[in-house]
Amino acid sequence: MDPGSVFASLVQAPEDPILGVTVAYNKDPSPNKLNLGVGAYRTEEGKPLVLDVVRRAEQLLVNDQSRVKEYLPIVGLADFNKLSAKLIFGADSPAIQANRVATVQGLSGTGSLRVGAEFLARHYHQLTIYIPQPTWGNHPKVFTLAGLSVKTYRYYDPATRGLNFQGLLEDLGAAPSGAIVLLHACAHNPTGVDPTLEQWEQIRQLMRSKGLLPFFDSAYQGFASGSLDADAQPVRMFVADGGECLAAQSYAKNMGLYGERVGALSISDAGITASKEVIINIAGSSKEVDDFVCKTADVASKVESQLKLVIRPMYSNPPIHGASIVATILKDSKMYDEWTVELKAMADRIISMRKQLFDALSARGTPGDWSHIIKQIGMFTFTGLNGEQVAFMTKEYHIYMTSDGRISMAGLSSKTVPHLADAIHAAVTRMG
Ligand code: KET
Repeated sequence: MDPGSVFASLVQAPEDPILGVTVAYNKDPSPNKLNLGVGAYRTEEGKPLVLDVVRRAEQLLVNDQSRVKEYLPIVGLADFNKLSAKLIFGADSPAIQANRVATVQGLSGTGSLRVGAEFLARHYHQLTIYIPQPTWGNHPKVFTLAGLSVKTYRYYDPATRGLNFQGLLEDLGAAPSGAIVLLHACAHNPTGVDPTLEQWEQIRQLMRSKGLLPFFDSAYQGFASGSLDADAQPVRMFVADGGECLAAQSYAKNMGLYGERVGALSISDAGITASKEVIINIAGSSKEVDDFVCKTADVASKVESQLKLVIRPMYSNPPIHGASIVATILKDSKMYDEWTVELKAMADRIISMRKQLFDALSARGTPGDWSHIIKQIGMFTFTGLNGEQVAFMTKEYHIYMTSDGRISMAGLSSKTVPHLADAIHAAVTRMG
């Protein structure tokens, strides 16, 4: 008797909506095929890019005979963690200076989000997380599987192709007190629409007044404006007010370390923002202030100890290579500067692709307003093309993108812009 497979009754699962686009692209034999699905940077020649500064850091690591392949601690590489917290919160962050930040190395952005979510599900009193509508497709899955309950807040208005700021304020205003709110630090994926700094300030005030807990996903620091500091501004506004804040960082895009899986999770505990002198006036003695600072540092240490209990049974401890590359670059001011130059060049190339695509559509007289292509920020353009038009472009032009009409501008080059513009023109005029 053939017992058959115990898994015979499984249904075939669908491909991932984003990574599955690459699977389909790889199967296409056409020489003109173009992958604008996954957010991965390509050069003008359409090739993946390893930054020069990364190559140099790797060379230094390889040449260093004292380096070994021992396990890292559960929380990862200490230098890397410290430097990552500084990169996102700012070198002069009072939270870091007061030891109010617990940072752990994570498996890139995704793993860091997951560890943060697992931690919240175990230790935070409010298990509802609000995510923007729309958002990165993996967010709802990561948070649901961690044990959080996912709700959405309005974010994007298809009519204006801009921010639905009123809807956002209404939805966060109606959220239960203490709820977690997922915020894209910059270069919102998939819309390319970010709040202005004034709008961020209003969001911050509303969230703090309701005790909503900010959880930042920072996957594109430096990719929005070309400046690491400018892109971290929204996060720093929340950290500066002394309230709690979580941040998941990824070095996949901004250092091009996609496959190395290097990222970090930082949890900043509540603390004091006023200067010590001001607080001494209120508290009465310097000793009381020191006690308070000590207590908050104590919280960070407890947070870290609990993060270790999350990480150990999941993957024990993180990989050493990628984090060593990042630490090598971040701790050397010359290499850091070189990184910022290369990062800016990537951001600038993407911005120039926006201009070229916009000009190509204008030249073709493609019906519709395409100004959002140059207005949107970051790696992606949320074109407004519908599922049918996307399917048409894939079938007839071998252009691959996610079915929501998102294209990765980083996958485009001067050579491929005309092909994409022809495809969009045909899709809009024939299937509009
Ligand atoms: N957050 C956001 C907003 C994001 O777009 C990505 C990746 C990640 C986190 C995670 O990246 P990691 O490689 O874990 O550091 N986005 C691109 C790739 C993907 O879907 O995995 C994308 O949207 O194409």
